[in-house]
Amino acid sequence: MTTVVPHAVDGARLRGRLDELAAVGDTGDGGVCRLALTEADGAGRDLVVTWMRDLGLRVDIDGIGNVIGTWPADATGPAVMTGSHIDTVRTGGRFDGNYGVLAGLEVIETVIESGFVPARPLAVGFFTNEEGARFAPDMLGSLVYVGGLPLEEALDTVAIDGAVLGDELERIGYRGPLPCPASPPAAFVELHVEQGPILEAECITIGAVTSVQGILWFELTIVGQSNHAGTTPMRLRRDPALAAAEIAVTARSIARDLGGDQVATVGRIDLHPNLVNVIPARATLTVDLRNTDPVELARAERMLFDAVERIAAAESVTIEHRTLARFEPVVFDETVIGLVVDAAERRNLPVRRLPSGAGHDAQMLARVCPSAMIFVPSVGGVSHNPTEFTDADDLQAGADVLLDVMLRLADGPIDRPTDGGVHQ
Ligand code: HGY
Ligand code: MN
Ligand code: MN
Repeated sequence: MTTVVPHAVDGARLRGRLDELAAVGDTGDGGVCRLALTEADGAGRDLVVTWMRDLGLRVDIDGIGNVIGTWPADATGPAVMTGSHIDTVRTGGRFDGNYGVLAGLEVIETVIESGFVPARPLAVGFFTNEEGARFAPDMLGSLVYVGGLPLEEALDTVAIDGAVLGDELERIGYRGPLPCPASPPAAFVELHVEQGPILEAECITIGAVTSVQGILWFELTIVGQSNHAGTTPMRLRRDPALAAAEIAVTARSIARDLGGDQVATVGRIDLHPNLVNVIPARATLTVDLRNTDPVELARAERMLFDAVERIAAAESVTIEHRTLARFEPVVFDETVIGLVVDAAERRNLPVRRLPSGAGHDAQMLARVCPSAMIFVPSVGGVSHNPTEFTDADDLQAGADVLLDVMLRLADGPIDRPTDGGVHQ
């Protein structure tokens, strides 16, 4: 049988699987809800594992529920790995994470069909709880995979709904035997939709991702005095809702004042008892700060907590906080980035280098092996939204570039990074 190095994936087959997976946890508005370790996440996992096994991949599941499919199944050496996540936020789109996993599966299926056997094995994985929406921090599974968080500590994580991560993992049947941390792959490249406006605005098809910005997540708990909305004079109030609102305004002004890449988001606010005629007893809110520059990000953190102190004193409330995520900016491997640029140029695809605004599993794999990412455009730059969309031609282009980069990595020399790209 003549073997030809494959040149293109089967885009229709890839889109078919994306649609089939999107039906699991379908929210009826084009979006998907598969919060980490829920029944829907378990059903999504079962579907992708079935596809992996039907293709003859060896499927390994580790202690935090990361799932890795390897081909050839009897391969022993470090694989060239791709992958992403299939858990979603509550109002997620069908491409965030899912595209990278299913494109990786499609690349391996295309290689198997061609009869070409690369020098190194190929692997595709999905990591547990990348989103961090239910259990913080985000990228938790890949963090454990690379040894950045002890497994036992991760298993004890408590969700925003009170569930314990290890119990949920058992319940959906994905607490696997593979030890954590894993032995590192030879290299890692993740394909993902950009989730931002840059590629579309510049009519660029391929993003060669150079880095991931730093991420800080805080949960603040504000305690005041619950009281009657009608009888309590304004001068006597100790109102946590007011303090929470002022913190949200402060977060926006920090981003405005620092400018550059600084972003700030208050994504969750819970009031207790959350009733129309009761001055709340307690407010709980989250603040998400990100910046490509670690020095500026540290400034933003200081500005936030200076303001929190002032707001607490002015409203006579107490404000406690806990850190849900703290990840420094990560720089990807220049060799792998170069392969992405080269593969796009050989295909005459418009390509540009850019940082990632979103967190990704690749930023964790960068700690243990040469890693980088490939972006394709998001229509309207929208993500974490049911209307998230990427055109079929761009889905095809991204997966073809992934195919090229994985085969180049699977057949060429790979230097192991010195610092793993992490600037701690
Ligand atoms: O929060 C993020 O950037 C990613 O979606 N987990
Ligand atoms: Mn993602
Ligand atoms: Mn996401």
